[in-house]
Amino acid sequence: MNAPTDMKLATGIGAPVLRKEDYRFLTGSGRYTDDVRMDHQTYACFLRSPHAHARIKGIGKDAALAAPGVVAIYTGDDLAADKVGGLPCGWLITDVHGQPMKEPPHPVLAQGVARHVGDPVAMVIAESYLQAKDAAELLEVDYEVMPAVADVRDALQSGAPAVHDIAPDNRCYTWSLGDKAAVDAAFAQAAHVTKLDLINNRLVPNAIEPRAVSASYNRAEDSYTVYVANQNPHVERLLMTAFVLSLPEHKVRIIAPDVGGGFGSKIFLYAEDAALTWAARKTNRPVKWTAERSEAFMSDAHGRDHVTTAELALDKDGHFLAMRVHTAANLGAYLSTFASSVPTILYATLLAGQYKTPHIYAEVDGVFTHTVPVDAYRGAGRPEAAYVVERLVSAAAREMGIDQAEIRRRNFITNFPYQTPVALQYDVGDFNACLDGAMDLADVAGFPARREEAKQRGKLRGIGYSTYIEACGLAPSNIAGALGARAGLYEVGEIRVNPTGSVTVFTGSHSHGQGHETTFAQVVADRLGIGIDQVDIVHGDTGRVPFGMGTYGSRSLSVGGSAIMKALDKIEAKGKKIAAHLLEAADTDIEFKDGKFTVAGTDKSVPFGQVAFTAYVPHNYPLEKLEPGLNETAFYDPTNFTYPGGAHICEVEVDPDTGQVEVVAMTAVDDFGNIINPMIVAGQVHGGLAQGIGQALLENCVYDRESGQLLTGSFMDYAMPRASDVPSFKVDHRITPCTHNPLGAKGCGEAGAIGSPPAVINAVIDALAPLGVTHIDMPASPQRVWQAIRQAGGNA
Ligand code: MCN
Repeated sequence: MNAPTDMKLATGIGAPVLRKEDYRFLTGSGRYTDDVRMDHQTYACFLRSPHAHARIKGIGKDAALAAPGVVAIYTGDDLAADKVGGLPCGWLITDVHGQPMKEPPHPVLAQGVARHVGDPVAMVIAESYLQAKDAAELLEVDYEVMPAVADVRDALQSGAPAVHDIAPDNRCYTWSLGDKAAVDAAFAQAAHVTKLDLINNRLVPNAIEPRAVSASYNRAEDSYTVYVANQNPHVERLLMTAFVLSLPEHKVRIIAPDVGGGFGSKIFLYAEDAALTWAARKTNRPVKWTAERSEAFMSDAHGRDHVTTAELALDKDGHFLAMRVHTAANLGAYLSTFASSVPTILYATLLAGQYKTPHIYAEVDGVFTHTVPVDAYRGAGRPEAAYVVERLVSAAAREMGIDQAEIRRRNFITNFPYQTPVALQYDVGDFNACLDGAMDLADVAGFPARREEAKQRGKLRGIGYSTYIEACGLAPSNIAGALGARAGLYEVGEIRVNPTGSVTVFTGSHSHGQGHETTFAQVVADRLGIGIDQVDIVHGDTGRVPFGMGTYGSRSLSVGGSAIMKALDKIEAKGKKIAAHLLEAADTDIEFKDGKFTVAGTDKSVPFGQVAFTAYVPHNYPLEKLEPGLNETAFYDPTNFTYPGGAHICEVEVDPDTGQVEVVAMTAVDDFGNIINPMIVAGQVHGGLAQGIGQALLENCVYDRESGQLLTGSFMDYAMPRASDVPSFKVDHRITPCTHNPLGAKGCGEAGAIGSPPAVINAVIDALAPLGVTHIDMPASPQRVWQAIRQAGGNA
């Protein structure tokens, strides 16, 4: 990285540059999938199962086919007749606990059986969306309703209805990590054991833009163009062409244009994407579908939904000896694309947290139920791990009478690199620095006075800590492979320097709210010594970008940005050769700094722009030694994850009469390594904290345990956090640069949602502890808090 200059302070690495992309968003010039209009476009509506589990004995199409505007109606049988394959599953783990994971088929449209409320049963295509919707209501589906199971605990009972014949006990896999015998031995020596039963509540992602697809077929070229609100278009294309539609990959162009948020829920190949692509050829008409919000509730992959028993063994001084965790993870009705990796390698590997726990053993049952498939949602496995660890640590401190900060400091990892007992090796960190910073910023010293003052007002005030760590930058191929994954997840960057010195960057990362068009431009501008207005970032189009693994797991800067840095290395190396020719020097004597190539130790130099021009307009150019052009591509596969971490401190006030919890202060001091744009990073943290508070206090996706009906199918009964539910956040950073990527950067996109839920719940318990409450499940709704107070026999 070059040292800052005045110019770079304005736009380079470390500058809080306003987002370049906001001009188009704020002026209504963004182009989302639903904005795509094609000649002769038709509209699709999906008829979805109203039952959680039902045999489909027949589908009468006649009345619907006769309805105005109807172009075609397709069912699972039609797709099967055309040899359309099932949606791919089990992308990451092939073999669990020595047994092959159960991978039941996931048809694009249900074939014979519907397995969750919302399972698509038929696709109606019409001239307008309302015509398609009206016709869908005329379809006569003969359902035989069968018993359903929605809760993992029920699904694991013997005699529970089986979701798939190939998994009669509903277990998709049992997976374990760690040394069980060593853990059992350590527990036998423990002076104290803390045990908690924890539920990590199921969440619905709810990006602002619902999922959308717009597919067209070009008969002359026998090719497809598919616009889709998606976070990783190349992987979508690979899965769709190779597994589902058996099409030549190069005949399908996937464009993920402006996307209004994803939070992990748009990284999968969904049934609707494949169905529309297939139907575009079948009807020879473009087909479009945009999910209604209530459809999104019952068809977007959900998040979390763990039932866990966790134990922590400690010595008499509060040092951690061992941790033992059993988790039943609800996978829903089908195995979604990344669902096997989320509750396993993205979860159990993080159970060491920030602590020197010598022995850890985790066992995970992945369980089918008659519910929407569960997959990645902001944090994906890591919020669940942080919740287990930080709830256990806080409960242990309370039980042993040790101060909440002190028990953490007593057990913090302080020497790096540090090999945890659950596979990961943390490269760097300074956990005490983040905790110190957070305690200062949160004014922990003033808390007793604030608690007393609240008491005078009849309120119970509590403070909660969470010192979390996560693994970002998915996924080093060597580590992913060692953990049983089918593939590592590198990234691609291409730098095209134009003849006049401006630069177009093609990245496999996808920005859907994270501001890559600004931060990636900052990285390139800083390195080449040019203004960020000279740099354009192109992403989200398989027709323009060479390849890409997409955006999730807070990987874009550390992996995608590093691929760009690697391509810039090549640009610089070639630029030196061209400069050496222009300056009549040896290329080994050329230095590049501040946008100039200079002969070392002299004042002889040429600016970057002149080198770019020479590359394309060669004059007296050594063509025999050097190709024209200045265009380089690089693939970057990280050698390790990055390990962002930090300390979150939450302060709440509880009204003991109503159970209402108010978050009165939320402080986050995080370590994201080197920061490219502090303003964007602060925005990422703010959004994550709001989602974490949402999970802790408000959001809960509820199914009826017997019928499998989705009880929270709209915003009327699923509570999203609003501005009035969150305080003004206090955010700061401590920096230990990542040791293994060229930017020294760690991910920041999920941290807020990972660290904050346990901080909020620990604060609620701290507030209620004087009344005898020791545990409460998320979301800590007024009803639950009120009941907990009554059950504990507490009276404020
Ligand atoms: N950044 C930085 N310095 C760092 C780290 C990051 O300046 N040390 C910048 C990056 O350059 C980028 C942004 O912060 O502009 C986020 O970077 P990163 O942490 O690499 O995360 P990704 O870009 O890979 O984004 C993914 C992450 C995830 S996994 C979810 S889920 C999530 C999130 O981003 N979904 C989001 N933030 C979101 N924000 C919006 N608005 N919408 C979503 O759907």
